[in-house]
Amino acid sequence: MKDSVPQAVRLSEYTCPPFLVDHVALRFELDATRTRVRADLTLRRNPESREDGPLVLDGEGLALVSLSLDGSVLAPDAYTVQPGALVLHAPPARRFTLGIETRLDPSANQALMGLYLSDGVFCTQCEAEGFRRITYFPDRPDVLATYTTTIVADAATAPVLLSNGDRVSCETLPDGRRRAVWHDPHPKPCYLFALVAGPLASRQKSVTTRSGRTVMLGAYALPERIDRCAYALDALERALRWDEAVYGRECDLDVFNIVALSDFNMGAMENKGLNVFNESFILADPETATDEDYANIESVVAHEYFHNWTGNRITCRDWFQLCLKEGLTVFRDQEFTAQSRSGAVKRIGDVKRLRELQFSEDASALSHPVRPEAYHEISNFYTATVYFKGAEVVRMLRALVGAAAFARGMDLYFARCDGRAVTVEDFLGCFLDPESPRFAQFMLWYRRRGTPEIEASGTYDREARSYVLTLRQRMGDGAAASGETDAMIVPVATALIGGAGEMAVGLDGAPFDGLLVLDRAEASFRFTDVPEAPIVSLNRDFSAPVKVAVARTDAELAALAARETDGFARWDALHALKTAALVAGARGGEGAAPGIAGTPLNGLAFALEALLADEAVDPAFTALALEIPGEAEIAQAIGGDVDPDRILASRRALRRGLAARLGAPLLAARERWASDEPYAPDPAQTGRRSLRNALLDLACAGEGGPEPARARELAWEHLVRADNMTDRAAALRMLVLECPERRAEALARFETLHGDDPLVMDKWLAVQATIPEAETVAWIRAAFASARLASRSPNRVHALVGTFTVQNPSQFHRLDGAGHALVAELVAELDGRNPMLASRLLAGFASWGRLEPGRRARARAALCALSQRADLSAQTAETLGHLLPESVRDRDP
Ligand code: B3K
Ligand code: ZN
Repeated sequence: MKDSVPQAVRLSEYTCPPFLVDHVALRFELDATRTRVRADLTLRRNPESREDGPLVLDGEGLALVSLSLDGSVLAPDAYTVQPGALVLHAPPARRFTLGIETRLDPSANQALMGLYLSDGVFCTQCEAEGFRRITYFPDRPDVLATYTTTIVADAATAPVLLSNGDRVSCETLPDGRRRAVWHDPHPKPCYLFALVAGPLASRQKSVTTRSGRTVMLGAYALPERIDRCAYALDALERALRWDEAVYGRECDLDVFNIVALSDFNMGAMENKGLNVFNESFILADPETATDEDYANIESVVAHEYFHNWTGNRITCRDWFQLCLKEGLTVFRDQEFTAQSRSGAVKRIGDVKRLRELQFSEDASALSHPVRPEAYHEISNFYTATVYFKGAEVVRMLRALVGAAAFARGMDLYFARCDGRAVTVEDFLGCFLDPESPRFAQFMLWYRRRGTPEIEASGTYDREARSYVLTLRQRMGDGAAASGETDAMIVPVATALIGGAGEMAVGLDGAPFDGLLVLDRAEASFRFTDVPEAPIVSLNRDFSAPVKVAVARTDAELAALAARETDGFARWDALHALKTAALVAGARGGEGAAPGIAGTPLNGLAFALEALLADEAVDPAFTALALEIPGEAEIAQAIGGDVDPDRILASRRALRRGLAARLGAPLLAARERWASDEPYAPDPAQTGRRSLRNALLDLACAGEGGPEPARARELAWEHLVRADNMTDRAAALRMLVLECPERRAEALARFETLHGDDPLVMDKWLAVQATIPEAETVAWIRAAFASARLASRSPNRVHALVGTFTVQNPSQFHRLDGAGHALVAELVAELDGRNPMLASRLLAGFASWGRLEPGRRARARAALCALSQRADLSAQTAETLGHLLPESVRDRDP
């Protein structure tokens, strides 16, 4: 690894900025290889800072052309250009203007940070520290300035010129070039700066805010893709309305634009008034996007829009506070979707994602608190923990203070912190007294890593008609390892379920509102008026991001699945039944082959059959109930010495067993839900389609008999005849994974239909990357070298390699180490161009320490080989350092 791994940045060492920037005037003369950037920064010393030294501006990979102070060119000895910085030795004590001219080569920018070209479109990405690749600047989120941006470009290659705020002018210059001037009156940190310029087409829509202002919403894309932007523009308007109605927050700009780009490292970016998206989160029409794509577009467009208040108007003091904007904004977009679609289905989806991504991250070498306390490269901390656990922490806060107080707290937050760069403590202080013990206790959710576990046991006293429930909390592994002992505060939504469903009970004689608050290591709660021995349902609606350990029989789980009224709890009972069966199947007896039969299978089949017969149940819910937990989740439940082959076999056995038991009812239910209505991505149709496809998918998993053969025929018909991508992509998946004899034919057919649409072909790449067969490694290597992957576009690479590491554990963790070696090799190749992409892929190794010894040794060998490279980026080196600390590098597995 490189010697120059940067120093760790620590939260405890925060100091306020020594200089403030009041205004930034930028002038870009765009050129693919020689872009000139002129920045005029109006600077002054920060009266709150005690520092009186030189002015240090961040800068990376910049060619400095000239530097002037208040209009006079500076003598070379007045400043120093050093790696990562420009130092002005003796800045004036008064306000002054620094004129900086830099030259950039956007065409050579493969890291996709700063100014780069995507499909001929000039674009920027500045969060977290990309602005320093455009000009020298105090690149930190607590320096807020107004911006005026002038863009000059060739009229043919970049007729459309966009930036933040309002457009002041736009004209053709005497030399034929185009020039536009934009002004953003809202002070913002530089990470929210954006510029987009290219041959773009647009769709516009004018909306009136509730106070009567007119806002012009615009969607931009290359002309051949603009017709696919209608849904995103519509989602933007709905998000705007929702923020007005639910949070009382209005759009504060006259123009609000969204742009679709092909090459983008993340999903999207909330630049002020100019949100930029990975095109996969904007482009949609029925032939190319699935229902899931539509839902993702809706939620990502809303997420970026909601950042305008939670992130932009109120921003982060430093990058340790990232969850302040991300966790809160995820919470807001989750609520938006829950209210626009089925709340229970949304909650189940969010919990699934949290458990799959965040719980596994927290149980791995990459575990960190929602608010980390040190980092080398902040880009490595845009994680499931910061985003999704961050959202759960806000949800718990609402549960603890109550919905009304939460709404008042949010109003106070907007009033108190607007226009400022603040901390998690500032946020929490709007809900809880900062001096109170509860405040400090709640802060543990931000400061402590690991997933806590709640252990529950109960006793029923028939005579006294009472039930005593004892809850105990255990630290997550990370916290336990660091010797922490303070108890956390955990809201545990609880119900007692009897033969007729939820019981109306009291808590210590008073009415029970459904929420238990566990704020010490152990507590007992006495329920009164309990007419019969109950089944206790805990953590309903997933009220806290914890694991619950409670002894339950299969019969009790089946009863919960049938009688619970909370959708999440109902689904979770079925999920627990499935997981127990899968874990038992994977463990098997000594030497036994993995398999599932007998009681667990019967119980599950019975519960699912009852669900299929109940037409009052939301079809989207039934579809989720039919899903079998993924291999990574089963691995998590097993904990250690994981053998992915046994997990795969166990999962297959359960699907096969269920298909054999339910084959005919599955196809019959599918018939019942059949419909020939024209495609629309609305929630009702989406739910029905997801059920039909889940039924067919499970039926395809059967072996022998008429139903599996019929199911596979139907899948083929779908692939060929479907009038929408949801059904076609589902059919492709079924045929590729469940029907090897038609796999090649199915893939060829799909390629014939969609071969010239890279975004659609990502689905084709992804499904092949999940084939759990030995040939997949060689196929990935060949696909990576093919023309389709030549541009190394993040979307292509994620579809191919990311999917492989996350969704194909049996091949990624192959016993001979070929999967590990392949990914390590591709990470090394990618790292030279795009460290962010490389580091993300490398994180796919996170759980290697929980593999069985043979595979663990192979994983370690691959990571060790990677660590021998002298040229790794700081970002990838940091991830590798977590995965493979020096201390374990030379130890036996
Ligand atoms: N804030 C951006 C993510 C930026 C990632 C930088 N490496 C998107 C979002 O969360 O809305
Ligand atoms: Zn965000």
